[in-house]
Amino acid sequence: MSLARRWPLPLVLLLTAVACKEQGAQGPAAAGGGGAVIGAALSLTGPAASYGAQQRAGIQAALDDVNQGGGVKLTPLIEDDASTKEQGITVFQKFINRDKVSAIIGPTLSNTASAADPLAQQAKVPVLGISNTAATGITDIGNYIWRDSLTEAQVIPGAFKKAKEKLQFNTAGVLYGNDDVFTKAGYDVMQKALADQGVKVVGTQTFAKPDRDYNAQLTALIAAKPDVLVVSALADNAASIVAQARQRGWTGPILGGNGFNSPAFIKNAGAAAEGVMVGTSWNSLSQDPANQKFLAAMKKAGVNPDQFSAQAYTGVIILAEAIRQSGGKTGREDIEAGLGKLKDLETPLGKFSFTPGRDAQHEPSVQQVKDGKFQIVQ
Ligand code: 1QQ
Repeated sequence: MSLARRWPLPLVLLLTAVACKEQGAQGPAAAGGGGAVIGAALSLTGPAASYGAQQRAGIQAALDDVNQGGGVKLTPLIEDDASTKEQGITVFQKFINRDKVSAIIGPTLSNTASAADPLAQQAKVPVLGISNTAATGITDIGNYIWRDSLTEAQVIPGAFKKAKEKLQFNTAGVLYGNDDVFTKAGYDVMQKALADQGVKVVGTQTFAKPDRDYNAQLTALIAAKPDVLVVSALADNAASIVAQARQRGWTGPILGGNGFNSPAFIKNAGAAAEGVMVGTSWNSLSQDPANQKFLAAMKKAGVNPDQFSAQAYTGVIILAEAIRQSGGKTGREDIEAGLGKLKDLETPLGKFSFTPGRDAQHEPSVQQVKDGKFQIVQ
């Protein structure tokens, strides 16, 4: 007997409406053949595009590994956040309301995340940042916001300590971008790390993302005769800053922040990049099986990996593990609960857990440009 004949029609309609609404609120749009639909908001155009390209490659490589493994099945929807807050918001709205994704990976920049993540928090959609490193203003948006990227506060103090041991400096000139959540937050962390290590800041200068000429700032900093130059910038600004510093005769050491961790920085800065030192969340030399598997997957894809593809690949295996922790259930609440249970997962970044504040917890490394490549500093 059909439902309609046994139950009064208005009740059937009501139940159907409730069922549809539940589905809408809970996600997940069914992926072809089942599994979870995951939205990825990546900077494929704009100033952060060099990171986004690596992130897309990392996500695709991880999906191949996860989906071939049997168990969990994930279907990605990759959209361009255009390195802007506005486009990040548009993409998040689409993922949350139209695609009804189970979870969101990204967006690439902390700047974009600070504007887009609140929408997901409000809609109770778990977000896993894979490259947001601003120490504050990301995971503290709320309990649905997680990240696998170590913050500048977790990486820079150790990196600067190691740099000071290797390079012996007592004074610094600092240059930072003042129109970006990450470059500003990175500056705050750098300033504190220098003070904590007894390094005197003899000059501080700022720039904005659209700037291309940094000669005025560099002239002022070099005139103050620091032992080291410290720069908080995204990769494309970083490359021009370092090139212009060398052109102005700066021969001393240069320390960067997370924005430098892209081979695009080395490519664009050319020989000027030699010697630049930066803390990183990925040890490219790690012999751990999870890292070797990642390296093999990237080789197969024909992509030279970097920290950003490693973090993106890790993001996908974290979500797959969260689903496993939830007994294979792929709703938004299931993934949220699964993320809360995840501990000591073997990843290309090392043994990975979340802190109580949903930030990443694993060992960082330090790298230096040598012969046109990042080399891990032992
Ligand atoms: C951030 C970053 C950028 C340098 C990389 C995407 O760390 O915006 O938080």
